[in-house]
Amino acid sequence: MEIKIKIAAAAISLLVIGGCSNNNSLSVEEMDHASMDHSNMMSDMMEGHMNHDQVVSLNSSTGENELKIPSILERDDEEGVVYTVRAQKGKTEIFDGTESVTYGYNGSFLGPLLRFEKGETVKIRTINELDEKTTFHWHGLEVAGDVDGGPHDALQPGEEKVIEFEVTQEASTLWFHPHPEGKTAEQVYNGLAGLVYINDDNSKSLGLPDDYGKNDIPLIFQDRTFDEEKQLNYRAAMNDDGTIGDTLLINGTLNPKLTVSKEKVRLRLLNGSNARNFTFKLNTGDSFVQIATDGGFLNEPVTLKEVTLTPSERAEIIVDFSQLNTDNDLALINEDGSVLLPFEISDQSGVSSRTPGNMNDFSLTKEELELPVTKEIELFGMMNMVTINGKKFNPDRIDFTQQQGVTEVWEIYNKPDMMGGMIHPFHIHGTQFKILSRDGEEPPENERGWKDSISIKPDERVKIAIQFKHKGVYMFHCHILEHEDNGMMGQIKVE
Ligand SMILES: [Cu+2]
Repeated sequence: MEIKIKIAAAAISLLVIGGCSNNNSLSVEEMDHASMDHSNMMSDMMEGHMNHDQVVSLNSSTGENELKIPSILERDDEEGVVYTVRAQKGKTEIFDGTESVTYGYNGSFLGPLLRFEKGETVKIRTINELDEKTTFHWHGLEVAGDVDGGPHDALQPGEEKVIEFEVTQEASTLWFHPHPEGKTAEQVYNGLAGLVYINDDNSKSLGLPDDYGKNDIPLIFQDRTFDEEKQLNYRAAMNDDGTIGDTLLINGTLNPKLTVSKEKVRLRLLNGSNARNFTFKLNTGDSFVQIATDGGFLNEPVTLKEVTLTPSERAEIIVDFSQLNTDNDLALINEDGSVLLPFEISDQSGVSSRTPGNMNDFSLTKEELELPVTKEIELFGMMNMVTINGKKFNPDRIDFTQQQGVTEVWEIYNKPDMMGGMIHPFHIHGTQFKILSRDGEEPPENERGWKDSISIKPDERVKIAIQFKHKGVYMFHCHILEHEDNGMMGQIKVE
């Protein structure tokens, strides 16, 4: 593609010059060839781009398999080290009777749940048992740059590293995944992803459903393409504009269903896809409430009929099953109507809980709203021509600096291209930030909470107030993983 682009660029400039010069120009034959390549390239690009806008739809879940719930990672007995996390390669029976080659943490596919308490010091031994380099990135955790697991922290095959950090942020649903330069998309696609829950006094006092796997359900949504041998063939499925698939896995479960008691159930939604956006709805059109964003509780529950999550975003929602019967046909569906997760309502009554009215004290201060913009970020491009501020990632270049503990306002603009452009989910490492405005307007109610990833539409301009509590070098990037791998990433040094 790169070579084609160069030829195409030459052809375009020649066409613009309009044959003024006979020197240093291509022959008519060469030019025909170049413009043909150009039109092929354009149609390739259009196709890739169109594919992204009109993505292949997901097959509806038949509901034949009960949803798998990730195990909770036990603490080690070993003195000093709290947890051990191993990146591994293995085989998983996703389809009955067939083993697929997959990656996982402490297992063959996906990872266990890590549960931290606010205020505790966590020590994790990370071990790379893959036959390629990887990193352990803690998405949404406010930690120092040297334990964040960005591309500079690659562990070679067989290597291990013990990291330590104090959990200083509030209750939230975070996750972890690899971040090696140029290989993130493939490793996540193969199965490297796990959840992190943070609990604090507030989360324990709110009386929200918190019986893990019963009425507090993690849901990692990922779309995949399986080949005829039921293998995840990333190279074959890969799309430079974001790899999507027709097969939905939730927590690695094919055709999942969730059996619930008659009670309020908390669903912790994570869009763990490489590129697909999800708009979650109930098939009945009924509403639900959102209680948390990426990095903590909303102040009050927000009643919604749908919630959209772009890759890496999370939302916690509560669905009320207490008044439903076993014959009710309820399911979580996607915007296009495909069934993501059918619910089976058991005749058991569960815990009766009330969603609290007041859950947090998040606010946008007057100072924050009046701060001038001090960093401008322009997202641009598609396929492998994606850039931030006109540049591709360079591990040796620091793009911005910011002082530890100082709030700045960043303005992020998604510059459209000649075909309109596309949504880029923008993520910043090592911090939780506040959305100040979207195109000058107040953010929607369900975005008035801590965020580490935001969806930005073409031609949209988003202002955020952002502070880093720790020092180090952090990545900011598009969370369409192929865009990230293609260089839509920059670095900020916090001093
Ligand atoms: Cu992008």
